[in-house]
Amino acid sequence: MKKRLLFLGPPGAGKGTQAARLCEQHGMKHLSTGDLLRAEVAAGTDLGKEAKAVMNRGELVSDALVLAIVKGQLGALGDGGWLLDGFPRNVAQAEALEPLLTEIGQPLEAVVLLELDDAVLMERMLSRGREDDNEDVIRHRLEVYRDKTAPLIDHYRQKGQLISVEAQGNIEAITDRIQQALTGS
Ligand code: B4P
Repeated sequence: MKKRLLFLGPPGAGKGTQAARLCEQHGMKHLSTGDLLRAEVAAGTDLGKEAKAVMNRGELVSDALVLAIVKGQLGALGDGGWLLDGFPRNVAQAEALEPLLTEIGQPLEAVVLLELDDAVLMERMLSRGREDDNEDVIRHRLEVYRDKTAPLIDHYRQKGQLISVEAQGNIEAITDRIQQALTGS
């Protein structure tokens, strides 16, 4: 199975949910920029203070800030495989990531795109009830996704690395779909 991965998809598609399951089952390192940013917010660091307001508006945190966090984590990726969840979120982040992976000698093997209708995304996020999960903010996050993150779909498709997976249905069935897509069976 391919084990150096990136998860792409709209907010609420289940990137975090599926990433945690896949990493647990296959001993891969899970690196979620959303979780790392929320940890900074919870710890009340300067970085967290800067990120909090941006996240609660449904905007993307600045590339400089996210890259600083990611760079600090790359050294600890190990060689058992890894999954970058929610990063990169735009083309600039993707372009910054590539040389960093080359530098550590661990190129990306596949990009998993989780696809889901907006109505289901909205429903999932409203029931999740995180601080940044109210209807207006979610709508804005979906706009930001279309504008900034969705161009990555073509970016990775052109590189031949994109694998699309239908993210509708129960959690276990979606994990099975992802695993099949990554093993090519
Ligand atoms: P993230 O933490 O990445 O979260 P997300 O995109 O909102 O959700 P995800 O797709 O992981 O869905 P989840 O599994 O939780 O981003 C949050 C914010 O952080 C961003 O808006 C941005 O401000 C900032 N950020 C993060 N990375 C950044 C970057 N690289 N650059 C700049 N800013 C960045 O699933 C959603 C809900 O659905 C959960 O409640 C889950 O239990 C449920 N669910 C999942 N699968 C389901 C299923 N199959 N059926 C029913 N429910 C399901």
